[in-house]
Amino acid sequence: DSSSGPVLKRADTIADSMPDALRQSRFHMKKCFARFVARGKRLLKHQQIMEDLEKAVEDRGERNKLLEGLLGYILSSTQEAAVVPPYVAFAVRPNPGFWEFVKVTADDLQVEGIEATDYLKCKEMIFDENWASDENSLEIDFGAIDFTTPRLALSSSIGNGLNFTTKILSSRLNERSQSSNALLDYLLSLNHQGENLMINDKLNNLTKLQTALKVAETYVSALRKDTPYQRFEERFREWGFDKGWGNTAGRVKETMRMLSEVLEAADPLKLESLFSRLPNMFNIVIFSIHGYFGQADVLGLPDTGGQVVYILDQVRALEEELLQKIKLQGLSVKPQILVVTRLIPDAKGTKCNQELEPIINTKHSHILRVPFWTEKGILRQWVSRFDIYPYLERFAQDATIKILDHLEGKPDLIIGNYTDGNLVSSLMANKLGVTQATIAHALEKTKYEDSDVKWNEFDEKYHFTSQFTADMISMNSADFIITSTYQEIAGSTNKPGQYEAHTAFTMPGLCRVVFGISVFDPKFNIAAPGADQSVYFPFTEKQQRLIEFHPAIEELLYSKDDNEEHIGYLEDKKKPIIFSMARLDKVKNLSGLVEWYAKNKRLRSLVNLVIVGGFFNPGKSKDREEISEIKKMHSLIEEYKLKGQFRWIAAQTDRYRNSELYRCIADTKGAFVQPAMYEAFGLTVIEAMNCGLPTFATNQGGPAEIIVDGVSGFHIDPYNGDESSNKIADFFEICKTDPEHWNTISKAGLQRINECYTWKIYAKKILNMGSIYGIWRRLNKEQKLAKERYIHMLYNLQFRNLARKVPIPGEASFDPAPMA
Ligand code: UDP
Ligand code: LCN
Repeated sequence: DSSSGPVLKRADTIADSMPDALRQSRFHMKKCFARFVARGKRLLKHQQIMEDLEKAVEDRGERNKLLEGLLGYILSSTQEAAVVPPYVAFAVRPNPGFWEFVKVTADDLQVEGIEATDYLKCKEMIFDENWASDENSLEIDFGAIDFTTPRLALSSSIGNGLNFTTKILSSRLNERSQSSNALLDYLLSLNHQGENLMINDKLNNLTKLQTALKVAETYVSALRKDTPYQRFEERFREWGFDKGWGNTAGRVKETMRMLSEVLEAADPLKLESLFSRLPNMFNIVIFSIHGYFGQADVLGLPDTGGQVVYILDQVRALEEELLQKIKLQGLSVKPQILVVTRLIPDAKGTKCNQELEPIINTKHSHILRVPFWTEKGILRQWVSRFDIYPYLERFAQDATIKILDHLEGKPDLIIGNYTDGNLVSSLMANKLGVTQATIAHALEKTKYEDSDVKWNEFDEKYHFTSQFTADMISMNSADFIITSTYQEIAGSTNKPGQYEAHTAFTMPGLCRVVFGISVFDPKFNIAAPGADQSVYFPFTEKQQRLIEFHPAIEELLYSKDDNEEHIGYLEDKKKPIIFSMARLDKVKNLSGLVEWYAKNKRLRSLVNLVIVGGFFNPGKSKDREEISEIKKMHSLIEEYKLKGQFRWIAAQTDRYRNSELYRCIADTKGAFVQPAMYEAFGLTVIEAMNCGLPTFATNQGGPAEIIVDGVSGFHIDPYNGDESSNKIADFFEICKTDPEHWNTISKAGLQRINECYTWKIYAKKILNMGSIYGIWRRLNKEQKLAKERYIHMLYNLQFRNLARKVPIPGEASFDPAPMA
């Protein structure tokens, strides 16, 4: 917006315009830079830069003038600055995905534009000077190996990679000579377990194929549209066509026409329609390794949350879509989806010690469990996702054998979930030459401040060196990356995205990633999940309500006594309830919400607070974070005398009952509050909204995108408890005088869900991606191979060594079974 102050001219770089900007306020800027460098080497975050500026330029008027100018613009887009006196190096992010680095000399304000590498070196000087100045420190540069992939150009196109790839693909296919043959080759390669599909060797060149298509199209045009394929199957075979074109003459004709048109001149729309019909996807493998992966009694256990819910719903949606597609293709193939996870012998009453389990509400999908092995035998107990790295290579090998056996062949698509699943999916996809997709759910790097430069401080507890290396490997090996939101890739105007944080970063002493991934890579796609709408439906749908749970829920919320399942009680049953439910992780900030509530008298007088999460006895937990959260909750209850207004319920595992719980909270005219310090997506947010419960959710991460603030719910700032608790109190105050306000927000929340967050939309998108990126990888074989070799080296020389450093639990925890 050019009216709102000085914006960089298009062609200007920060390095070009900064000297002028500094000159205009030279006096103040010299003071300011003197402040920056006065305390020696350090890393300054945006907030600190602004605070230093405030102190250096005390006069408010002067300061505002400065901030309104070009300098203000540059400083406000600065994410951080590395101070290495006399230099201050700035990392400036004018727009999502766009970074510029400049180095300023504090005493004379000289400005020099620098590359990412040099910026990272400045940063390293703060933490490990020797390593920073070592000419042969390890640099990882995926940009150098991957220079042929076309890139998006606009911030606004990020996350829409499928669309872009289809465009590039259609122009590549139009380059007659070789690429049309690529399509022909691709069609010739289509088969299901050795049985040819679409065309056979008779049509082994373009002229033959195009001629045969004309003949066949004329032939099917003369038939009634609903004539089944079997009626003309024989004749088609003589011409060189096999099954897969459609179930009826009408459908076959459409598909043939699409192919003829694409062969004549491909355009992205036609190409996408054609590819959405091709019989190229029957078997899918989904890796989700850590935590307890099961269908009952697992949610809320450590490391076991939304990812499990997401995958089970995803499988159902994908299977339904596959069944429908296969039927329309005129095939009778059974699609198989296999979720592969870890088998845990000490399964804590769950089914996680069973090898094979059919997935409920699917026809052909299963969970396959494969144990972790060490030199001493099978590992019996749960291990934290942060400690999982030493077992993954063997797991990948064992799982591959079992999968090939179960599917009686290779899968058509392998989808990884989270760091561990993504790494294993990379190993398997590379080995078998299968299309690979990855899903992060959350990348840990952005959750913990400076987890890269300060890896030394974190590594003992979190093993981030293994994790970030594995993440780099998977992002680069994937053919496409599925994300839930835009912010996951490229953040927002003032905050970098989770993937964006892997563009250039450094772990001093270990490696400098000068180019990790580009958010402009067309492999990135947004496909947001939904919530199962047969479970999470609005509280207003009276006939559907699961009233059988009401007595139990009444007890859960309002009984007076403490027991294994709940502590604390609610004195005034007439008050609305504000409700939250999450794993008891630190980042989920449930204890933060309790503290906000405890401290806000107005809110306490308006509503009760109910929380579901974890359990009450810290001695029973093996999870470090959970233990400290449990203790904090108990001390808050005591300190602020919360009994009578607050109920703490232990983790709940039955999603049907949980859905009715959301609806019962809606009956009290309450609200859902999701206070996380950071939330990658936030399934509870869409579950609550699906139930018609007005929702307040963190502005840090996915929920900021799910909810339109003030319309379909509200954003709250987890770093500003007072503001957040007052925002909630304001809402309930308004509702007291205007009860319609509550209904308006509730309805708008539902509308938002139905427009953007359903599984049907999701499944269609993913299958189209599998199809398009499947041919794309074939067309880019050489590039792909070069990258695979680079990745292999990184895996072998770096990852393996890091993983070896992660401790394996002691003797007692092993199955004495001999090694296989
Ligand atoms: N959940 C549950 N019981 C609990 C805590 C959570 O059933 O005690 C469910 C919740 O309904 C949601 C999922 O676990 O389906 C949590 O997903 P979300 O995306 O909110 O967070 P995550 O745990 O994946 O970080
Ligand atoms: C993991 C998370 O942390 C959540 O934010 C997501 O909603 C969940 O996975 C499902 O993707």
